[in-house]
Amino acid sequence: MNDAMPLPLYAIGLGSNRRHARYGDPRRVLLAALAALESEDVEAVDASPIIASDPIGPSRRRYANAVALVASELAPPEMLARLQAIEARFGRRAGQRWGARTLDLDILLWSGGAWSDAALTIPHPALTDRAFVLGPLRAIVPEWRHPLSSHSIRQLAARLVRPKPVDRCVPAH
Ligand code: PH2
Ligand code: MG
Ligand code: MG
Repeated sequence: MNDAMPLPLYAIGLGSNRRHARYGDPRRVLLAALAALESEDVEAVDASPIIASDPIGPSRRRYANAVALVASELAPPEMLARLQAIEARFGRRAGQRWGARTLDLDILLWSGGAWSDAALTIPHPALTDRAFVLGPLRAIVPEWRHPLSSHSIRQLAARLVRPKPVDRCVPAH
């Protein structure tokens, strides 16, 4: 590839709330998954700290969450297939959606902008509501702008903890 053309970047969300027989607790599952993301055509650029977060949804176990930044020429459907193959290697079973899961890998952002097909939507539709995603994202790419709203990750994270005044039902004048 031409040196003048930087590789496209992906922000990948990692989550686990179940131990793995070999890797251990969810935090160790994420460390192993961060290593597994790297390959000949996927370059690791950065990774957030791993946080512990309360579960959103029906599962009662706490999660370990993190975000990885990777550079790759893979197109979004190819990257999705890659992530699903890694999830399967870590023992993720179909039907674990929203339940306890060994490893969840989600494409959050792509430097190519927005993508939408039957299997994949980028940016991740729940990105702007989830502190366990925005917190780790802010640690590595605070200035990345959401391609649909143009708000930076820093702004989106701040807005999540501090609702905008417009949310109060006060007429302007
Ligand atoms: N993932 C979910 C549902 N709920 N809660 C936390 N804290 N972290 C997650 O990664 C998570 C969740 C479905 O993908
Ligand atoms: Mg997922
Ligand atoms: Mg998810």
